[in-house]
Amino acid sequence: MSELLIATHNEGKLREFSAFFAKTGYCLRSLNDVGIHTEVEETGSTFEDNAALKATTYAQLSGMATIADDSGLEVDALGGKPGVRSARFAGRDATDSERIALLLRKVDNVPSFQRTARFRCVIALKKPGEPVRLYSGHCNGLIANEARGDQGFGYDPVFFLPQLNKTMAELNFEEKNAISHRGHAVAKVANELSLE
Ligand code: ITT
Repeated sequence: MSELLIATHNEGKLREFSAFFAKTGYCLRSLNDVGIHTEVEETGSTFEDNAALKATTYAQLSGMATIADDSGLEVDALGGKPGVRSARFAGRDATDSERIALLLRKVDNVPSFQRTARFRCVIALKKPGEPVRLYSGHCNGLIANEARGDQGFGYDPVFFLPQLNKTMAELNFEEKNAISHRGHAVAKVANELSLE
């Protein structure tokens, strides 16, 4: 069975990826499984550049077919921020709660109808000897006034989905994967891999 390295240090992402790739017939490995503890500095200015950088670096280190994503939240009232800096928005060692608190402060006086936002995800697939392939997905929503729900990870508790009247953190695992930015992108990769 071919192996596929899921190259992320984010446990939430790892869980979501694994659910999709389980069906492709690949034997999934995490960075921990293969003993890689290197952090790749995300020096790119786009999700595409950073995803490709991570997939290429970890594929080189492991010698395995590798996927990595770069993802984040774009808030229109903040000119698209935090964007590629979503993980580092409140400083390198901040917690999810601290990032959420900072975000809520920054949009404090923005009215509900102007709190439009989207999650974006770009996944890079790098197979040995082949060029990097990119797949993207997004999910539209609004920044809520307060955090709600305890599922998912990251900014999910303040990402409100008007059509469901719930935040992303109030969706169960399957519900989130069915509509999320990562779900949309990963379905494209998983589909392509299962045809190869
Ligand atoms: P890796 O680089 O090791 O994959 P990371 O957490 O540093 O992990 P990113 O650089 O792609 O990953 O940062 C993405 C950040 O965007 C992530 O830490 C969350 O804060 C946020 N984010 C991404 N996808 C999300 C999701 O599905 N739900 C909530 N927040 C999300």
